[in-house]
Amino acid sequence: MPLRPRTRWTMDRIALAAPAVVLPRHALAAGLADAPMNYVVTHGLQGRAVTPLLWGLGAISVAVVVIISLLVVVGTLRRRAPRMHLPSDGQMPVERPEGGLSWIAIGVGVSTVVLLGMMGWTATTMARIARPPTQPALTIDIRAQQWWWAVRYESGDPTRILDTANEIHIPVGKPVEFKLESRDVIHSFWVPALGGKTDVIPGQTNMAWLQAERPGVYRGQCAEYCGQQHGHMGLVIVAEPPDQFEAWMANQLASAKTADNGPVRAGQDDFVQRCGICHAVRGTLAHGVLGPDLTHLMSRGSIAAATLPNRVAYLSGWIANPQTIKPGARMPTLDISGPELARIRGFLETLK
Ligand code: HEC
Ligand SMILES: [Cu+2]
Repeated sequence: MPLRPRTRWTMDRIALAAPAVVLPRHALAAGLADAPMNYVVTHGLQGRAVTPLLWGLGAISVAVVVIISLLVVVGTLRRRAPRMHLPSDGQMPVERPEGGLSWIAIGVGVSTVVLLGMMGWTATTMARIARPPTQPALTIDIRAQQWWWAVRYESGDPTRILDTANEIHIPVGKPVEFKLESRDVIHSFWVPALGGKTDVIPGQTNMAWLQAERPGVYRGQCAEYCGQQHGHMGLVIVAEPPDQFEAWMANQLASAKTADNGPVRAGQDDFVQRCGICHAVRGTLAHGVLGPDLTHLMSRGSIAAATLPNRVAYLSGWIANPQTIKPGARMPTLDISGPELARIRGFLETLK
């Protein structure tokens, strides 16, 4: 059965059926409302199917532990003294004083039914979220690499193909398809508040899709250990109303506005020379692909794969010495002078 966007397939239904779940859910929901990696309360269409499963299987597992513990305690307290008397020669007679085997059959039967039920629920949920309910509004290629995400918006129209990095804008309420590729090792693409994770495996293209139900900024994270800076391989999904998304897209598609002379131009020339081998800024001679596309750097909320807020001080610190901020990162600490740094930063600040 495909996922229908408007059904309220929320936890509340499950909560009605399993009162035990209500308390922890609301307590947790309150406590985690602002937690960026929170996945127990979903804002995505996919999560509508997955989150009830998470809570449901969690509740069943807790119930199993509780029931078994109770049975063990009851069994211990109700232990009856064996009716038989040991013969004087100390040998035990080979006989069972009471039945009890039937309990094993009941236990195995109940467990089998419950486990099969859990398996069926899991399998149908996986089938429901395998494909988006409607044709994806967008296809975005993600190339994961140590330790950032290259992002390319696909389009049949070559003038609408867009390269950016780490911060992905999507229209709210529409399914977006992701083609996941890796340039080096195995990574995993995960935006907990919107949906499940998908591994990103070298030499193979994995597909994923997400649909944000509410506008917002959703934190994502590489979820497969991929080396020294794995923990600093974050990403951000900005879900916004379609018109805002279109405005963002139009701005991103434009090349950088460059100056012909003056200090900004000097900064641009320094940038092309020192940084252009790894970074691209469309509209300049910088065409590198080893690092993030910086054409609209200042439109992003964070830098270095959601590691630092994108503010001038952090930006300066990053350019001057990325290796102290993110040791091992594929951007070397370059030997640049103070005035050169100031000029380059002055140029970068124009990349709105
Ligand atoms: C050898 C290649 C290389 C050179 C040279 C290089 N960078 Fe980078 N840069 C990278 C890589 C790789 C990253 C991604 C690092 C990460 O997040 O792990 C990066 C990240 C950045 C970011 C953060 C972008 C974002 O959106 O997260 C900025 C800003 C940046 N570099 C500016 C510069 C400037 C300015 C220079 C020149 C002074 C420069 N880089 C030189 C490879 C390079
Ligand atoms: Cu990783």
